[in-house]
Amino acid sequence: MKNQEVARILYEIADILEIKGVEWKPIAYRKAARNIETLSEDIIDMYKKGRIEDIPGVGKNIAEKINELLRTGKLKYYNELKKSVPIKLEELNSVPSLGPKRMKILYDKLNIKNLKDLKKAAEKNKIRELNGFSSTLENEILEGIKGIESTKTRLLLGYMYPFAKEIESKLSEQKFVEKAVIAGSMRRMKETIHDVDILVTTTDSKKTIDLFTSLPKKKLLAKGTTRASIILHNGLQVDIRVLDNNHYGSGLHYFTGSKEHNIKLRNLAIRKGLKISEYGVFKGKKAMATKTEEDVYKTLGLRYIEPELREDNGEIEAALKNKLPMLVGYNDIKGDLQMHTKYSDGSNSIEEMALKAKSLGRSYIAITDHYGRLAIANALNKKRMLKQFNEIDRINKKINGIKILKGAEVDINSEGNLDIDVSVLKELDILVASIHSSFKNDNTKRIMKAMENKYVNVIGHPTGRIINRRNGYNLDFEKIFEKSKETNTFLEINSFPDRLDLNDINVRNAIKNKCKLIINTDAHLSDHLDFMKFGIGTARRGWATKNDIINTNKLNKFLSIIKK
Ligand code: DGT
Ligand code: CA
Ligand code: ZN
Repeated sequence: MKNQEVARILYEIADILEIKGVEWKPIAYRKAARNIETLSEDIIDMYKKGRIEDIPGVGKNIAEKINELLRTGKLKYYNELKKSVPIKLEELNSVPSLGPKRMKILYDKLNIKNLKDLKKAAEKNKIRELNGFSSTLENEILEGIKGIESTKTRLLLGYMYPFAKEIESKLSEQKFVEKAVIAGSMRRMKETIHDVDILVTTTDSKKTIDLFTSLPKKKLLAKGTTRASIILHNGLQVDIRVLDNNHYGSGLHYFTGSKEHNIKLRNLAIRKGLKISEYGVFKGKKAMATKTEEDVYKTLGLRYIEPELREDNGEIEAALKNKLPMLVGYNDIKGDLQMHTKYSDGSNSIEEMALKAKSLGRSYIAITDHYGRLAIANALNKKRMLKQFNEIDRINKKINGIKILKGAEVDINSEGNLDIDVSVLKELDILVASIHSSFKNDNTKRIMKAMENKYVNVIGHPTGRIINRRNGYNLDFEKIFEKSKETNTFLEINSFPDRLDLNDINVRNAIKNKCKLIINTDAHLSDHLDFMKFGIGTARRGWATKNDIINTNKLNKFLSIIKK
């Protein structure tokens, strides 16, 4: 059983408990589920070492359940819960705007248990008549079902990344390996991947392939003299291609893709009387460029193109005109302005978050626990928030080298108003406002109204999408970009692997409209602070420069930008 499967069962338990009206327990189960979903270790290994209770957010009770599940492949508690609520949660969960509460109404009133029942009822217009539903919501449900039927799921970059990195470094350590580098969609930082491609240059292909195919795995898919494929226990397929060191540059370029970028480049080469392959750029039989990727591009008369840009979205044309952007770098981010602690639905203390952020090179962070009515996330009230702010003051005195700002994440309600009063707002250094429910409303209007609130600095995960689970709502970005500039409210690139929201395309449009952005992790655990690189990757895929991202600035400059 893989991390994601265990997490899915815990999420489902949380949903069932919520449907049954149980309080608090759903929060605990969701917290544990999220921490397992984002774990960089294989949960089976942790189980074998008796370390399940080391997972943050997993107490004795939940640990016992996980151990039972991994020992027997079954969980009695879960099976009994499922019997008590015969709704196919895993199916209905993927429909936008359907949470546990609505599922219960649909079940009680129309006996809807699964996607098929739901579709039938929606097509017969039975749902719009229910209390709390409407024709808009019914249409949204139908659209959602169509969306689910048409998308095939791909793996999330951020969840797979540590597993691929581990293999990359294992290979790199070998004496007979010169270079081992992740290529393909993962190198391009695409939000989802189908598999991982690793290019290895070596003096001994046989030893390389033998070592690779002897790694712990579920299945050996292929083993040849220059390539091999395995499937890891977590379901991730990893391919390696072996070349000799002379072909490192052309090989890496070829296997990084994208295919579309490579094809366009190949056509450009042909027009120049050249041929291009993984073995180099050729004039007749003569190999011209093989050693580095820079050589490959140079031979074709181009500036080096960063992997994140290689999607045939105008990067080759820009390179020809020497108009490529200087992308924001992976070490350019100085602050992280959305994260949660134990005070709401996070798993670490303020101090633990600060120390980890400091170790990652951040010089300021904002603690933005949920505030207001969002009961599902154990949101704070004024009294608890003031207590938290005292603790922040104390830790700021204790720790050097990083400044902790006082923040909050507050829900934008269906009318675009915030669930927080002015006496609290005045205490804050920074406020993130996000939409968490009522997705059917006019979300452009809601967001614009929130932006007009002078206390709001950041709009969190602006489109609300969750990759593989729900599409984002449509927004009129032209209007939102204008409002963002007018009110100094910044749209977030949320780095959490299942959000990456804004996505690369939204970022590109924002930049074209001269709209500056902020990149945050939305960490709910100190390890999640590492997700920043996926937000940066998304920004780079959207052609963002350092100047486009406000949290590349030092603290004072940053504060003056958001307070303008
Ligand atoms: P994925 O795996 O679907 O997330 O996306 P990629 O881009 O990693 O694609 P993959 O794994 O099929 O192939 C890895 C790279 O190999 C790809 O990015 C470019 C190169 N490649 C694969 N097939 C072709 C091809 O037919 N023509 C060219 N020019 N390059 C190819
Ligand atoms: Ca791939
Ligand atoms: Zn949150």
